[in-house]
Amino acid sequence: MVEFIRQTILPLYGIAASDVTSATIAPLGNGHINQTYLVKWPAGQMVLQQINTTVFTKPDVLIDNAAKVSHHLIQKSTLGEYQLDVISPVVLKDGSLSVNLGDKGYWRAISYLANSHTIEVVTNQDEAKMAASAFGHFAHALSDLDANSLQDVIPNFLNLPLRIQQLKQAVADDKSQRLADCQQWVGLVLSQQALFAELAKVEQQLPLRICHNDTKINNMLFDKRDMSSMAVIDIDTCMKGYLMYDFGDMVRAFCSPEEEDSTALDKVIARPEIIKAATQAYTEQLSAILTPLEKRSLWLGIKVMALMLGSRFLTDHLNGDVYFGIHREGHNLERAANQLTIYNSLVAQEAQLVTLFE
Ligand code: GN1
Ligand code: MG
Repeated sequence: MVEFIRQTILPLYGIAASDVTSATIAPLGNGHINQTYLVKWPAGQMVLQQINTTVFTKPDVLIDNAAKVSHHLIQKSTLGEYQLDVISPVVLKDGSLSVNLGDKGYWRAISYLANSHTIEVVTNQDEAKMAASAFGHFAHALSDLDANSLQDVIPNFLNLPLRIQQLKQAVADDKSQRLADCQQWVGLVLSQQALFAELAKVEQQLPLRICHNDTKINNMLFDKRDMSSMAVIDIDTCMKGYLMYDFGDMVRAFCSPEEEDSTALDKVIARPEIIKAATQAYTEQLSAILTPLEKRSLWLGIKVMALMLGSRFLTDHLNGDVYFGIHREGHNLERAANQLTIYNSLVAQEAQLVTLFE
């Protein structure tokens, strides 16, 4: 792949032939969907991605949405209303923002920020505060962008009833004959009727906003020099949604002391002090726009996002690992067990945690 990128893709970005030869091309990050590379050459650097067109069936929509979001954030920056760095598209030699090479892939590049660094686990309350505040700032900066100005890049992306339906279908098909290994987790997901009913009721009373939709900790860039928040990355799933989903995805990712695929389930817990720190920082950034119901819905959002991601990993395990990239046999089941353990830990602490949202 590296040689293909060097010979075919880099020249499309107008990189001089001598620089193409000496460019370094290395895999970057831990994304489960797209292939991401850091490309460095004497005169510059960029993040190059091959978009997974099985997942993003309309990649032009992704490019268009991401361009609108970065344009909006840059405008805010210019006005002094956005303090984080903005990841922008890198333009090809012909002026376009992406190139579709058919069976050789759909490619795009975005800016790379020097001195940036990502983490996989939140270590302490200060880190949680800083990153939650940055995600809140990002959401606030997008709150005056019309929710309908972005197209749904993946329709029904965070639609829990649909995700549950997909799990039921995967259970019925049991394509990879793996159901026996994971009955316990399937049973847990499908038994959450009260949560499904509460969500159906609350959702229809919430304002639609532009959301990031993938606010896990490794989508926050930190500045290596002082570990302050630098930029929100991976804006490819930005589209309309509910803030409780962004907040929920963030907290389900921040709250565990273990990585998303850790199998040390005895150590996988929802740390209350991290949830508290993240909640305070996020809601402070959004205090001017959050409706009272929206604030109360944030607790529901955490449970929904942990359960939904657990269910999505479980579905993919049953379907034979066709959606999320895996590094080993059973990886999606490990991820599912991890997220559903977080869900159980959240539910076990509900009486205490829910008071943060009153
Ligand atoms: C996927 O590609 P990545 O790792 O940024 C997924 C998210 C999940 C996340 C879990 C398009 O994001 O929804 O929350 O994995 N993205 C898509 O790590 O499905
Ligand atoms: Mg992503």
